[in-house]
Amino acid sequence: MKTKILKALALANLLTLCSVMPTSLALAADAPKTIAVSVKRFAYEPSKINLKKGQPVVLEITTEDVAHGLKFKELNLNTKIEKDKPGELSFTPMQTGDFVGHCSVFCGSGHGSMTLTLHVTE
Ligand SMILES: [Cu+2]
Repeated sequence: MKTKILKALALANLLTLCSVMPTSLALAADAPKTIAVSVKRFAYEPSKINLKKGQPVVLEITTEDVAHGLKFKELNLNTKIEKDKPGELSFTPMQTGDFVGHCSVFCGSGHGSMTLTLHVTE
């Protein structure tokens, strides 16, 4: 009898935990940090982003003109950004240093000079 009650209590606790989890997770320190980036010929805004190693991050990228891309070769990340379809890069930097991303969709004469630097510190 007692064990039955204990089991029921344990289950109730579990259910309570489950229903509370998403909110507490969203508030946790390591919830992904969302950073808005806009891009137009021939620059990203901002062009430099400071990040913490181990901190999950989501870059939400919108274009103000034509289609662009954003590629970080070293981090194995790449996305395409279109007028009606924002690009998204979701990742957790695990190394400190500077990582330079380039436009990966040809967009005109200044395409090759478009960069966005991720500055990752401890
Ligand atoms: Cu381009």
